[in-house]
Amino acid sequence: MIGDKKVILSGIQPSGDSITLGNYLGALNNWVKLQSEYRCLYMLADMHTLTVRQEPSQLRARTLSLLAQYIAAGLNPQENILFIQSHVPAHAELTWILNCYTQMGELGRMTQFKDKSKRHADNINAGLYDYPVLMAADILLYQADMVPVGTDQKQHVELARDIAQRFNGVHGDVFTIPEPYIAPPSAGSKIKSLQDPTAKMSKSDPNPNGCIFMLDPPEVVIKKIKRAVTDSEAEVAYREGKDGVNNLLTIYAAVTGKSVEDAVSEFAGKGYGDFKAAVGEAVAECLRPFQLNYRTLMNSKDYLESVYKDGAEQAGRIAERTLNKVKKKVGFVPR
Ligand code: ATP
Ligand code: LTN
Repeated sequence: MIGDKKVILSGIQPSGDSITLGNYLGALNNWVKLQSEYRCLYMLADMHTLTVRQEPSQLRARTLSLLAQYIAAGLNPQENILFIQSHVPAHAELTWILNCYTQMGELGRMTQFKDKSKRHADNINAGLYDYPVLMAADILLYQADMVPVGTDQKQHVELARDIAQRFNGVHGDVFTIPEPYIAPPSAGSKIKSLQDPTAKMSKSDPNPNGCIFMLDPPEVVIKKIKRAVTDSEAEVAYREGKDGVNNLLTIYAAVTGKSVEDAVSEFAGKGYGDFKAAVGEAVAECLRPFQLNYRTLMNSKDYLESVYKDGAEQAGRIAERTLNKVKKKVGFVPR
């Protein structure tokens, strides 16, 4: 708790030129809904991106751009603490300590590690393996009660719980045990690639047609959806085996706020051409205000700088408190 509010922490990696519709529906859009009820810290997870090779000047630009995207999506910097992970050194320090409370076997079981080490077989670095411990440190430093993420990150939040419980078991109640908070699938907690609707839509997908970027111009959005992989049945229905159509229906429902059932009845008797055109229009409509806000913010670099400086100060104070407690518990001599 901070004051009388429960604490929320989450983050997105600045690993792409823009966030995807999956990041927006699965994460950011839900954060916006939580911001007044909870004490929220939303981080730009730049340290996590180094697990995959990054171009330094691009990483710097993408981190600033992601901050503008957070605010453009509706996160109010007055109400939330928005900060850059690498600005708070406590994240790296706590990671080291928590490493010593995490088993190799636990990390080896992480689905994301297995996926990413297949995709980046030439660079299976220790950071990629240790990624979930840094994420546990992110969460535990702020004594977060809830961690809103898409379904793919649930396993990491569960590992953070296990690490916290183990540490508390040895040293007494130091960490709050966090809960993953996953929006219902109809809200978009698991948006699939448009080109391979069995895989998740991902920023770093080498095929840009699989992915809607939140900064894609409307005509690009409409074209990508038109080309989305569906099936040969020509029936707009939500059922097993129709991964492509199910994904488009989920997207349509999430961006319009309708239920999937209502969306299905709306397209009853219509062909895939009409269906895809309507989904494309609805998505482009959802992106319009986001893109407008984004452009304005990117013209106010001083404002963005003031937001992340203020965020680092506030986040740093909270993180230091936890880190000092942890250092005392493990037996480090106070400076
Ligand atoms: P990368 O491709 O670099 O691994 P990513 O697109 O998977 O990136 P992250 O930065 O790892 O995105 O994730 C940010 C947040 O967005 C997380 O909460 C994650 O669960 C959520 N998210 C990512 N992809 C999707 C998706 N396809 N559907 C729903 N939520 C998603
Ligand atoms: N691993 C997350 C990003 C992330 C995060 C966090 C999410 C880094 N640290 C802490 C929630 C809490 C991802 O989405 N790939």
